[in-house]
Amino acid sequence: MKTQVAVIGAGPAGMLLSEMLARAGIETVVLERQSRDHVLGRIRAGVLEQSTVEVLTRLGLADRLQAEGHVHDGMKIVWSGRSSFFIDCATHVGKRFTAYGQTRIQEDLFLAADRRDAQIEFEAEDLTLDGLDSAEPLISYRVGGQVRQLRCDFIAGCDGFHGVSRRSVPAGVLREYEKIYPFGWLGVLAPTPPLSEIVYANHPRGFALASMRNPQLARFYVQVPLSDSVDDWPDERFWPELIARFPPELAADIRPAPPVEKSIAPLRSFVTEPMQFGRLFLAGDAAHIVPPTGAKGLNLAVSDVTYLGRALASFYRTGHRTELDGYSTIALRRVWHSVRTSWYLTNLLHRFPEATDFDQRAQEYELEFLKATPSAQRALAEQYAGLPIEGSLAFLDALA
Ligand code: RFL
Ligand code: PHB
Repeated sequence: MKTQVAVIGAGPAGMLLSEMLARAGIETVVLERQSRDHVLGRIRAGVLEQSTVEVLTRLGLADRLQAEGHVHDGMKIVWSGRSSFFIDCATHVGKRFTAYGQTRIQEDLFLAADRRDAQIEFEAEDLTLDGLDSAEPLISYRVGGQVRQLRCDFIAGCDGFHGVSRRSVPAGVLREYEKIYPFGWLGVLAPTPPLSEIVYANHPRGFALASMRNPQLARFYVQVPLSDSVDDWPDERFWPELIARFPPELAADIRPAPPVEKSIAPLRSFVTEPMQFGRLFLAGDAAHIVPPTGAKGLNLAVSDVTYLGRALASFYRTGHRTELDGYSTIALRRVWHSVRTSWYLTNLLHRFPEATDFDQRAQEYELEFLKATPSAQRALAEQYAGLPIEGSLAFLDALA
């Protein structure tokens, strides 16, 4: 088999890139390790920056998002025993964000792929990548016990943090930056009315977050020790713990219901530089991970593939690699801003097991400062609502 761009991974990054490229007349084959149902079953992100919504809207992929997404002006920060405050992104920077589940985006992207009869190989196992710095890279893999090979002009590594793409780059080429946090988030999806705002809580018992998917489906998280497993958190333990971490006036509105999903995710920051080698380009979680505190991961996947899609379209239109060669530089600028914001919010809102009394006081005064200082709120609002995607998005309109 031969194609122009081989896309590894059918998550949001891979499917959105393949959609953009198809619209630009560039052929892709997507290779995904899991089944379609497995990919659709993963419960993950829920908050979309305005620029993410804009990319999907310009591509004509946002009809359901516009109908069902819940637009927010800002988010609330609460902490034990003190009054809460609201980071008003709409007022400070004229930007809003939208609560709309990643599961829904994944469905929307698969439906769009079905409409164009996209080539997606699910359950593609044991991928190996060769000739990344040659003119024609080769991917070998197995489907149903049968070995297959795919030649291509370029490979887009959109296969998430644990994927094979990043690991296929020769040793010594990539520099990796990593920070592992000493806790995880227990996430629960439950058929119960959510709080009216997205609320981040800093509490002596640990961080908690109230979010939403729709008016009947709430998403909650609590900070848990890394050693905990889901079995340590039966419903009888989870709900009282969640409620204890919110102030009484908000806690009164949390109505426990049997969860439809419960999982634990460790928190990590990770960036690889550069995000390309030869004819391989990394995008989304394959190149970087942020702790979910800033709600940035999915949004970075979208900005990466927007830059990459634009650069590949430019290459096939002009024959010049200039934009492709600059992909990593432009993508990393936005990545590091989001990495920094996620790190800042993680430090601000969690209880760190090793924190000294000094650390604790400094965190409290950081929160006091943020609460009392409109310019600090504005700076956070700008980062939380999302920095613009650099350069023109007009190329997307031509693809809609
Ligand atoms: P994905 O979604 O991990 O998709 C990668 C795909 O590649 C496949 N794959 C392979 N395929 C072939 N061969 C291999 N060897 C392969 N290895 C892997 C995988 O099966 C998968 O289908 O990466 P992508 O597309 O880069 O998308 C990134 C986002 O999924 C991720 O950043 C977000 O979910 C992060 N995130 C959040 N992001 C936000 O923007 N806003 C949020 O509110 C938000 N909340 C979250 C989150 C992530 C969470 N978890 C569980 C990590 C909340 C949580 C709890
Ligand atoms: C979510 O709705 O899943 C969510 C919201 C905000 C975050 C992380 C996750 O910071």
